[in-house]
This record gives sequence, structure tokens and C-alpha cells, in this order.
Amino acid sequence: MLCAKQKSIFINFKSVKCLSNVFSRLLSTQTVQNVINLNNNKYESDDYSNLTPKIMSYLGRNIYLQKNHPLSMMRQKIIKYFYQEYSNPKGTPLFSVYDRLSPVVSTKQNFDYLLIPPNHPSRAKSDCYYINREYMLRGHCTAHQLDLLRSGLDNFLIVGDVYRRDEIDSTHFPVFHQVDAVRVVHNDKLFKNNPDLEIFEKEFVNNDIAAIGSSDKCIDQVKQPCHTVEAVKLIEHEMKNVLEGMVKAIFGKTLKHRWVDAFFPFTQPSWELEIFHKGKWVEILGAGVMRNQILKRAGVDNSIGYAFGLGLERLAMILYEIPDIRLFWSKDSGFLNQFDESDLKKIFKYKPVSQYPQCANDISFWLPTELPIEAFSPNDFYDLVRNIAGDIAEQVTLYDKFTHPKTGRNSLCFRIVYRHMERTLTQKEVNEIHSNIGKSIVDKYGVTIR
Ligand code: FA5
Ligand code: MG
Repeated sequence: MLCAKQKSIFINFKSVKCLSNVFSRLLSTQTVQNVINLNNNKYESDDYSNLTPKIMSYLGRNIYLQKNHPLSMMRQKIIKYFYQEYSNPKGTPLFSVYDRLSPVVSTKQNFDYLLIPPNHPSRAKSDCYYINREYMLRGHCTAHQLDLLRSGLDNFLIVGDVYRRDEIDSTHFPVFHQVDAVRVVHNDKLFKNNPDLEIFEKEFVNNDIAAIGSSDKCIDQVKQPCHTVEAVKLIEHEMKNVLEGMVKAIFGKTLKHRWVDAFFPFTQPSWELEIFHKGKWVEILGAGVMRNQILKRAGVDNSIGYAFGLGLERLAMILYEIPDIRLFWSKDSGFLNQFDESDLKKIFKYKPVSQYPQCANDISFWLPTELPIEAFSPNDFYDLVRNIAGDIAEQVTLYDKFTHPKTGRNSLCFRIVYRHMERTLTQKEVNEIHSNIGKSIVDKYGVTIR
């Protein structure tokens, strides 16, 4: 349901020197002066810093570890499945679980160690939360992969919160949760029954890293040049079997699934697993055969491995029929009391306490002539909205771009849909928040009203 009155605020920019000035002004007021204090560590801010107080407020909430929380229940289901699937003859689980690693990682951990090239789009400032040029909030749990391998682990799960600057809607939130996994198998174990087979092609027996090729060239969907087809097929088969089994253990045997070819710089070949839900294919995880260069760098020899990363929200929303990703952050007992982890097998179906009405307001503004339209990142605007409106901003969409035929000036129009998860918002309070967003743009970008 929309509010009776849709509001438009027309704003012009004035005296803005250039885009970078605009954004550095915007960001410097949002970050905490020159020193950012996180988990008792101090980081110096620089031109990459783009943490906002709102984002910082999610750090340490750890809802994926909270008792009776649906994300925590999904986490436990997955861990339990892996413990059952992989255990030694005495019944000890093979996998170890890391669920309390700090989300503050270096850009090396998040990107370089995973062979993500320096110019890769996932590194863009508009897509990540950077503390400074060197540190960031992890964008995926894979960021810990190399360190854990280096410490000698070969079967492990990593669970944690990840941070990405993204659009706002019912399935996207700047913080979500992932479970990542690595399983490494040594040649002797993989070919226990076929001792004449090998993991590596003859010319790669010495694992010559230079000969393995850069990540840009690694797009062959069959295998990496160093691996034998037999080794890849065996590990691929094990991985797909285990992950299909996991999906069936969670959703039941009748669920339809499919594997779709994908590309990740750190695995080759790579796939995404999709499940069929409410008439649509939904991607739930990315996976693949680990790049040998990563194993080599971690000091792991004569082995092959698989890795995957899945989103806890995606699975929990489907299983518990939770319609909006923001509900996971609710502190309201009406939501939290619906789940009970004492019986993990029981499927709780979320019952909306009440359907509170939405309220959509528009906001339109001219960009100054010196500001090219491509240089304006909608993610900067989304963060500004989130900072002022908090979680009541349910959706923000750029729904119109317009260039004036005579002046060449660009106009943007965003629609903001407000909705509180636990009560009805009054038109007055929405107007106030909306006008604060308008004022903030006026303030931070310098504008004149049309
Ligand atoms: C990754 O993050 C890779 N690190 C996964 C991986 C690990 C691949 C190891 C290979 C080996 P991706 O960006 O697709 O990939 O995210 C993985 C999963 O996280 C998705 O399949 C989805 O379930 C979940 N996910 C991704 N983006 C969002 C989002 N905005 N909101 C909620 N869940 C998301
Ligand atoms: Mg994906």
C-alpha cells in the first residue's frame, strides 16, 4: 500500500568543484575523523575510507550466533550436516569450524591472496566498505581461506558476517552472512584404489607456479592446466554430491536444483547451485575446484581441493518463509519468539505479526554540469539514505535519469519506500525523515532548488 501523497524534492547543486570533493566531504563526515577505532584497533582513514556509522553499528551484533535466531539455526543445520557427512572411523568430525574471525581483513586477504586481479570490479570503492586502502570489512568469508590453509588445516568451515555496498530491497542488505568451506584431499587418499593415477599432469608434477597461468586465462570450464581430468572429475563429483545432499537435508528430497557454470578467480572450474523456489531459480552458493596456485602458496603439496561459499539468509528466507531480509535484524520478540533451536528438525514457518503499510516518497535532483552522470554512484546515495532513515528504508531505486536537451544537465530521481517492520509509520514522521534526506543532500553536495 502506498501513502496517499507522494513527495518530490527537486534539488540543484551549486558551487561544487568536482565529484571527488563532493564525496570526500560526504564520506569524511560519515567516518570518524582521521582515526577509525574498530575492535580496539586504530586505523588511519584515507581517501578510500567509506565506513558509515550505520554500518559500524552492525559490527559485533553477531546475529548468526544468537540463540534461537533463524540464521543461527541455519548455521547449525549446515555444520551438523558436515559433521555427519565427514567423520573419521571413531566418529570425530573432520571439519573444524571458524565462526568468530574478525570481519576486519586486509585487502590482500579479501582479494590478492585469492588471485583477484588488481583491476577486478569487485574491488570498486562503490561496492566495498573500506576502512582505508589497506583494510576493509570482508566482502566474503573466502577472505580467510589462505590463512587457514597456511596454518595447516585441510577441512574447515568459516561462518561470519560479510559487508557489501549494495542496492536496498527485500533480498539485499549491506550486511549478510556466509558459510564458506574448504576440503583438501591428498593424492594418496584421492587415488587410494587407483595408485597409478595422479592429481597433476606430468609436465606439472613439480607444480611450477609460473606455468600454471594468470587468473585471467583461467576460464577453461573443464579443468586447470595442471590437473588431470580424473582428479578433477573425482573431486567435482564429491563436491556436487555433498552439496546436493546438504540442500536435500535442509529442504527435503523433492526440491529441484541445477548447477550453472560460473567464474570465480579462486576456483576453476566453478559453478553456482540454484534451487527452484516459488517458480524461480534462486542462486544459493558458489563453488569450484580450488586454484592450485592458492594451495601451492599455502604450502599444500600434491593435493586437490574444493571450496564453496553460501548465503545463510537465502536459505533461511526460503526454509522459514521469511519475506524480508531486514527481519533478521529485528529485536522484536514478535519475530524472535517464533523460532526455537531446541528442535532443529522442526520447520518454523514465519507468521507476519501484521502487514504494516509501505510509504513511497520520491526525491529528484540535478547533478551539476561538471559532474558526469557515470561518476555518480547510486551506492553513495543508498548509504546516505541508510544513515538517516536506518532500517525503515525498505527499498531505494533509481527510477529515472534525465538529461536536459538544452542545458545538458542531468537529473536523477530516486524512489524511497519506507516501512517499519514492527509498526505503522505516520505520514508526519516519514515526511520528516524524507526532508532530512533532502537537507543532507543540500548540505553535503551543495544544491539549489529547481
Ligand atoms: C562469493 O562470495 C564467493 N566467495 C563464493 C565462493 C567461495 C565461490 C569459495 C567459490 C569458492 P557470491 O558473491 O556469489 O560468491 O556469494 C555467495 C553466496 O552468498 C550467494 O550464492 C548467495 O547465496 C549469497 N549472497 C551473495 N550476495 C548476497 C546478498 N546481497 N544478499 C544475500 N545473500 C547474498
Ligand atoms: Mg553469486
